[in-house]
Parts: sequence; structure tokens; C-alpha cells
Amino acid sequence: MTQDVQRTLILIKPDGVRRGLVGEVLRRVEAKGYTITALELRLADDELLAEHYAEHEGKPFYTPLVDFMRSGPVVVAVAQGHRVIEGFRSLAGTTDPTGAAPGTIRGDLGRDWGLKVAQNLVHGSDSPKSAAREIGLWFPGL
Ligand code: DAT
Ligand code: MG
Repeated sequence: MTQDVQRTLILIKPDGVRRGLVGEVLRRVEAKGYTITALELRLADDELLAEHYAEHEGKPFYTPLVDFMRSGPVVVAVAQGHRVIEGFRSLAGTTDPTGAAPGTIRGDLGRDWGLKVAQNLVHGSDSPKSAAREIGLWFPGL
């Protein structure tokens, strides 16, 4: 396999911060062997979240999603490593935490709380293009 060192944007969402799971999520990223190259706790504003979730604008869960994402601080991180974009998505598990596989962050630690938006603890970029865009948004100049 050819070397493909990538960077990905990871968010620990407000539910993860509130529940005290920051260390657990970062532990899993590091245990997998990825390197954390940027890390910050931040309260995101509407403008940034609108950019970040632009692809979901107009969907029924869009407004609840943005409201949820600014309901408390998020941890913003960049992780680096060979195929880390796919690798972190695999660590995170599928979007709906109820069905996410045990062993994944969402599968082990998340659940459906019966709300309008899925609270699933983490975000990870889904492609090299998204990763470049999202890292530029959250860490301009990085
Ligand atoms: P992912 O975070 O797995 O990349 P996504 O980009 O499709 O998922 O959606 C962004 C977030 O929006 C997701 O983490 C949780 C929420 N969400 C997505 N689809 C949803 C749905 N059908 N109902 C409620 N919330 C949803
Ligand atoms: Mg997504």
C-alpha cells in the first residue's frame, strides 16, 4: 500500500464534552496510532457552524443540529496519519449511535435520546476534500 499521510478534522461535540468523554475519545485516536497535531476547546458560533454543515442546509435536522452544536463547547482537533480520514470514521462508527457497532465511539458510548437531532459525540471529515475545507474553517492558516 502506498504511503498516504492525511489530516482529518475531529470534533468532540457538546454531548461528548458534557459527558466527560474528551479523554476517552482522544485516547482511542492515540491508541490507534494517529498523531494529534492541533487541539482546542471552543464555543462555535453560528457562522462557523453554518459553513461547517453547509451540505445539510434545508434538511429537517439542520436547525436542531446547529442549535445542538452551539449548546456548549466543542473540542476541535486535527489528527494525522496514514489513511486517518477513513480510519477515524471507522473508529467513530455509523451516524445513528443506536445501530453503531460495539467497539466504535458511537457504538460504545452513544445512544438515541429521542431528540430531533442525533447526538453522536464526534464528527470526522468524510473525504480529503472535506478535511481540507474543514481544517481551513476551524484552524485558518493551519
Ligand atoms: P456523520 O456525522 O456521520 O458524517 P452526517 O454528516 O450525515 O453524519 O450528518 C451530520 C450530523 O447530523 C450527524 O452526525 C447527526 C445529524 N444527523 C444526520 N442525519 C440525521 C437524521 N436523519 N436525523 C437526525 N440527525 C441526523
Ligand atoms: Mg458528515
